Amino acid sequence: MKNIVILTGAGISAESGLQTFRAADGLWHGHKIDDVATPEAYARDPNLVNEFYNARRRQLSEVKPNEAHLALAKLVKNWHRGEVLIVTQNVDDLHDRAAKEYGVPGHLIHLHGELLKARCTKTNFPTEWHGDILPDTVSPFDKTATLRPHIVWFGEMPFDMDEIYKALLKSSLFLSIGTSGNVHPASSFVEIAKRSGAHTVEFNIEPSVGNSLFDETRIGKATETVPAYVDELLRNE
Ligand code: BV8
Repeated sequence: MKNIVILTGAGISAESGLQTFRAADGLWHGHKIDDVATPEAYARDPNLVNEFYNARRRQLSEVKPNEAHLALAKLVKNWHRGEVLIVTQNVDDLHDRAAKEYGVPGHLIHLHGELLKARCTKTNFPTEWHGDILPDTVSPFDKTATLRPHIVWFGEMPFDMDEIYKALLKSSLFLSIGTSGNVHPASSFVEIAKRSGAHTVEFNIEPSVGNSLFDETRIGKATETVPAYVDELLRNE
């Protein structure tokens, strides 16, 4: 059995036209992270935080999956020597759409939530949500409650951690694509995979903070390095 776990970050969506987080200016769509991606920011200024996510949700209709997203979906479809799990830090739906194109739903965890979902502030139930969220948008689960973005902010618990740890502990191959390795607990996944005996490979346009932890590095744009690597894997399957 050769199980594969793949961690992706904003870099895999960069060539689709979605901005990464830590561009040189350290700003994120013109905002400081503490002003738009923490529960305190949301309590302080729900309009600003909702608009930050509304703008990014609207942008999804203008972009599409790139060759890197599609290559991973092709791997999920054609890899028969074990399981493939994609764990993405991204909240866009580009992996989801690539999986749909290849007819392979599932095999994907959104560790930090999803732009196209909203969550009831009382019941915590999530629901598909493609429109804007306003501070007074009424929850479909409880008329006395409102909705918030279904996003994991800094200081909040990421989703599906047990499932992710289980997959890492039985992985033989760990790929990390387009992430700067700044954010915890995602940045620690490579160490867990290594401890389980997995071969670890980083794909980036430059070495990330945690690059020394990887057995192998493929420098280049994800739309070039990822399809090439997937073809290598499937040729030798
Ligand atoms: C938690 C919201 C407890 C969604 C995000 C001190 C030390 C260690 C940790 C902490 C600390 N103080 C606080 C913490 C914890 C904190 C944290 O890590 N802070 C950091 C900043 C120090 N983490 C948390 O609060 C997390 N929760 O820890 O709970 C816990 C602990 C253990 C186990 C369980 C629970 C919650 C973190 C989630 C925060 N939410 N986003 C949204 O609005 O989008 S994080 C945000 O950053 C995004 O999700 C993003 O995905 C993520 C990581 O960024 P990257 O994806 O790596 O993007 P970045 O721009 O940084 O890098 C892009 C990379 O792509 C670059 O390397 C670039 O070179 C490359 N690239 C660019 N173009 C290409 C490319 N590569 C290939 N091809 C290209 N074309």
